[in-house]
Amino acid sequence: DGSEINEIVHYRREQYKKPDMGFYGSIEGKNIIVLSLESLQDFVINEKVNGKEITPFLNDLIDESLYFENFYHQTAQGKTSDSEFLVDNSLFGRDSGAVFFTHSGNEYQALPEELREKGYYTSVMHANNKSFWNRDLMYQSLGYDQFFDINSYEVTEENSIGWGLKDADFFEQSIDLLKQQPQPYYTKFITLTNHFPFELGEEDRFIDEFNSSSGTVNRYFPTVRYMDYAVEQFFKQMKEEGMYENSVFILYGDHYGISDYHNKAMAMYLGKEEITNFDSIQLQKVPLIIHIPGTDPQTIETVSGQIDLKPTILHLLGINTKENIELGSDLLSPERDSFAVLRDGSFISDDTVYTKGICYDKDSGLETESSQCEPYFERATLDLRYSDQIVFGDLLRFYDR
Ligand code: GP9
Ligand code: MN
Repeated sequence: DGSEINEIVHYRREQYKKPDMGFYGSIEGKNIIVLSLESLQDFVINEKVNGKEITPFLNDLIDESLYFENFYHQTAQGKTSDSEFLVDNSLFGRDSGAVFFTHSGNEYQALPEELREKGYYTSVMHANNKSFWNRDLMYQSLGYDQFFDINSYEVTEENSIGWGLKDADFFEQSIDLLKQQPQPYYTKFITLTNHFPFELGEEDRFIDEFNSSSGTVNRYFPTVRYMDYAVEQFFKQMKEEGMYENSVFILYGDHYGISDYHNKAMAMYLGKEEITNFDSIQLQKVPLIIHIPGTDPQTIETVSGQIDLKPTILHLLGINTKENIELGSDLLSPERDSFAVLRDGSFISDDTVYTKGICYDKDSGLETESSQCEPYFERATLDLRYSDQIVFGDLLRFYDR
């Protein structure tokens, strides 16, 4: 039955954070462009390999944007699809398996659906087969008007590498699709080139590989650099086409690219003795950049995650979220708790990190008394539990906004 939902509604009302009225409604009517950047981790931002910047374009973009430097991915086995689920629903994916496969038939109150109700055209551009991650079905449940999949692109041997169409070609071909859409639109682009095993043609290698015993880590840097280049080209083309000014760009890394399996090489890159469990959690940071042309840049410290994007975007558009069931909270709210829960139950606050049963002091990275983490346990447990209850019980069918 639907009685569980009442408890969740109550919890959510207590957690609700009022928007910052300076931002509220500030991007109303603008086109929203979301760039889901494959396997992009935050540790590459403003860093170099052999003296060359890994993400020169993103580094510059950050200087003209809202940049969230303590933003974490919250995905599990569902990888990209989990990040999509988190962003569009402000709910967690499953702790194992992929919610995109198991619960595409649920009732959702997702961001695209809500924006569609407000007159937005909603779409996804991604040059892969439409059934990958069951996207074709899930996108219908989430309220997307259109999915431009591999069939919307011209993919040849020359313009492909690794998983498929190269990012620069993908963006270039997408511009025409974007132009054909009714405005305003909410469109998500999902990149592909910076995907494990990080293959790249010689002509697209703008920086050296790293030099360690892990080929995966070594190759990661040039493919990130290539993705940065592709995004730069996209911004150039948007400007040339006169489509930049009236758009807002939200860029984030979907999940880690380098797993714990490569800790030795990562320790070498980071100049550390070893990667501890504390460090592993810090490596789950992914960049979040909100670029609103003409808005003052700001680096924002709040600890946060992908689950917080939906209320943030809605508030920027001037859409009230008070009656929504969302487990994240507006990143720009002055009332916000600086906090993120990861899918495995690890959590991060301003001064602590909790993972694998141990509480760490954030400044030192050293183990501390569990009482330091105690105040956050309940919140972490409830966020995950309620999210699971909603997904597994398909509870949103019992809730009318
Ligand atoms: C596939 C792309 C990559 O379409 O989204 O998937 P991933 O393996 O990162 O989940
Ligand atoms: Mn991915």
